[in-house]
Amino acid sequence: MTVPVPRSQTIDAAAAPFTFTATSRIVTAPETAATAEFAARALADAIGRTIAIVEDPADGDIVLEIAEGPAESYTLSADATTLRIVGGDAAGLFYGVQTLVQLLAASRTIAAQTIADAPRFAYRGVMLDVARHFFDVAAVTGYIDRAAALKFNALHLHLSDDQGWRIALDSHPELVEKASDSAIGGDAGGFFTKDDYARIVAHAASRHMIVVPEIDGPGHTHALGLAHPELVEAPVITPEVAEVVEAFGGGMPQPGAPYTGLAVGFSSVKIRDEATYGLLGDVYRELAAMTPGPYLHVGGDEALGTDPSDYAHYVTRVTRMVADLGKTPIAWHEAGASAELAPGTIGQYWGFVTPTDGMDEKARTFVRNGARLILSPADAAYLDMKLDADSTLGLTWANGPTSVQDSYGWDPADIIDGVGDDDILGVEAPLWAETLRTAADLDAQAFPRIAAAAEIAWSPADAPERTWGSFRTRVGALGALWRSQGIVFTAAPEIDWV
Ligand code: TNX
Repeated sequence: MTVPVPRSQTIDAAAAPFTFTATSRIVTAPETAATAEFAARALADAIGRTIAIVEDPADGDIVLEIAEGPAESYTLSADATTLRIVGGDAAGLFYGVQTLVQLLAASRTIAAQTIADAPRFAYRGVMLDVARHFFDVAAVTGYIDRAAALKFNALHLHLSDDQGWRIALDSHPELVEKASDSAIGGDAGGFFTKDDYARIVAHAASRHMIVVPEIDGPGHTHALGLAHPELVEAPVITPEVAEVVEAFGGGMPQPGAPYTGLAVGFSSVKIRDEATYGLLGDVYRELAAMTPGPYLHVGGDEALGTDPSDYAHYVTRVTRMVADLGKTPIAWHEAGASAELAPGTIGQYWGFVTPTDGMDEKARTFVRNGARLILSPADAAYLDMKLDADSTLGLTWANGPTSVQDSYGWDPADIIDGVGDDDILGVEAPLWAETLRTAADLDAQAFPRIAAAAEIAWSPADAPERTWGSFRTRVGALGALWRSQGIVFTAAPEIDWV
């Protein structure tokens, strides 16, 4: 049994199983060639031998086909002679192959069976914060591979924050020239060139994932101010900011100096200055042209020192700017309180599983305005929360530590009253990087809880195996596969790892 658990799986225990042998091959047709090559490589990694790709089937082969069906769906059927995967589209076939990789990693003998599978939600995201610490193209493409193996289809890149600006733009080269050198703790900064970004987008596409770039504002913009001091306000030192500086160090934010601490909510662009929107217009226009996916994320979180009417003005302007570029804006849920957002703006909810402080009401506003939500409840889906109290990685502010069981124990339709499956575009698991420095840190922090987010995003709520007891066993069975793929996961004691 696999993760995420499929919609339906019928095993015929009386019939002879399929056996993958030394002569088994992958059978392909022109329209499945790319997936066949991916399958050959993924299976070679998982089982330790290369597999031929051929066009004419023989007994013992794996047959890949596409026959038009629902988006991202597939069926996988096994009998004594053939293992056949039929994708409803190319993405569906790819997901069927990911299921097969898990099945074959567990055993070369696969019971006679039929799996019929399709996702619950259209948007299944992971987020990487490349602003607090920078992660290079290899780390990002590695994370794409890991996420795609769990049937995620969106990579949200948090490209700007107080600590750094991470994307080079032809229209404003000064942004990376003056604002990309820093990171939390005085660690090395960095940025993606446009070519780097194109490589990430292309790699994501080869794994049936879109890239969702985020330029955050009006807060989280201290780094922007290093390149454009004329466009930002002076830092606002609230008691919360002082408290975080006290607890984590890094010093108070200083105008014109890189910020290397963990505090949030002290920075803002000049909201009533037209020049701000001149710059942002250029930035979003260029990003839109570089991004084939339909979404641009405008941020909007934690503008703690910003007057509500200024905040509303800002998120209204930038969502409309993005919509005018032909993209669908996404904003963190705070923006829902502002009535004039571009129609269709998607809200991303980061409140708790049991909402506090009216965050559910702000999120509901998006739905009331006819748009949908992405759910990222921080006390369950934030992969940067500590997994256990002794970990040197991770934060605790969202009811942390967050156990694997906590990360699994929620349902998207039960979070916000009045918001059901039809109002939910999908689920996203963010990985903020205040405490994460290397690709190995990303693995240790994301695994195994990323698998819980994957199952919540993909599997139907009423699948018989959609239970903690079953998930625990199934995720434990992935340990060997993850190790073979070089994933150094945190072996949480809640799980019996194989
Ligand atoms: C909150 S919730 C943030 C980020 C931090 C994160 C750390 C939200 C949209 N923003 O600025 O990195 O907590 O967990």
